[in-house]
Amino acid sequence: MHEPGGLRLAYLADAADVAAQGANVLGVATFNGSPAPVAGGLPLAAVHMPLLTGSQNLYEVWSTGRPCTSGQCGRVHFRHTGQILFGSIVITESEFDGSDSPLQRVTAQLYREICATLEAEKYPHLLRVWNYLPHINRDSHGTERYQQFNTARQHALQSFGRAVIGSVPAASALGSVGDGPVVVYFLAGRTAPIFVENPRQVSAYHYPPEYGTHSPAFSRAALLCEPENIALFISGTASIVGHRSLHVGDVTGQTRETLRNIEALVAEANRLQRAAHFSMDTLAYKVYVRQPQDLGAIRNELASSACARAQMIYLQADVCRQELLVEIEATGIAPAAPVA
Ligand code: 3EB
Repeated sequence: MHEPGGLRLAYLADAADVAAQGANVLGVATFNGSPAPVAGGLPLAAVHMPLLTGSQNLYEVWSTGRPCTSGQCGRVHFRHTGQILFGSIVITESEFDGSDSPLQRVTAQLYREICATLEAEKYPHLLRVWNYLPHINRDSHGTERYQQFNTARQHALQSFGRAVIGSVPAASALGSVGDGPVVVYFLAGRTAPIFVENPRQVSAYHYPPEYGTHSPAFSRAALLCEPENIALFISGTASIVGHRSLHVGDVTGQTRETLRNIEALVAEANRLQRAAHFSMDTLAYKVYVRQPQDLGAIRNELASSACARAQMIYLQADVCRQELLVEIEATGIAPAAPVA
């Protein structure tokens, strides 16, 4: 995970360790109300999401070995290397109080500002997006809020002439806890990534209409080839085979199925690269748990799997289908030349 020059990811518990990485940090997401690290000019995404294990604070730190430059475009705070840009943006629904769907208005605004930033800064390729919105499963204005989010995301991308199927970023979309704002952070690049689909799953952008009139615009994974590194961004992954949720009411079964899906994506990424760059035990995992009482069962299942020794953080979040109890995202960073 630590090739000089290329992209790096670290999950840190201590703000001092974030500051110690200094000018090489691209951007940071904090969870659980962790205090902001004392480092000026860093894009910071503060996500309202309780941590279920380990320390009280959590910092997701994206950095590189290259010098970085900070900037702001509208409400997007960003930092970039000339090759990779990290951005974050926060908007509160109360800004659109009284409109027909404040969440749709917020989502449209967020994505318009993101697309405008990518155009202005000349980073055309959205690689990876994290979307955190409160009350994701709640119905309002005639539909589930996740559907409202999907509709607005799709329209905003289209209005900027961007793809909504095929060349769409890897992503996660989770329900944050409480009444906080909508928080989105992302990585974008100057070179096109390779998008990866899961042979076990229908592409999310081809989900049938029973899951919503506008399908979710994300790829199952994305591969970024840098001179030093190959990065694999695996989207939020759940117990979905084909387009159906499996193991309803069985958190152990859902965890096992989710791992099968991640294994399939790892195999697919290695096949596309014609090399075994990635393996289950060298990815870093972020596990989203709907009900804290399921944590033990999920941990047991992961402890007896191929990722038993991998880095793993656990957060409490709502998953975008009501029946899904767990969702897992993962990131792998491997040296560009396969080690002998
Ligand atoms: C799924 O496979 C689970 O809407 O951006 C996972 C990752 C999910 C990203 C998104 C949704 C999104 O459909 C949900």
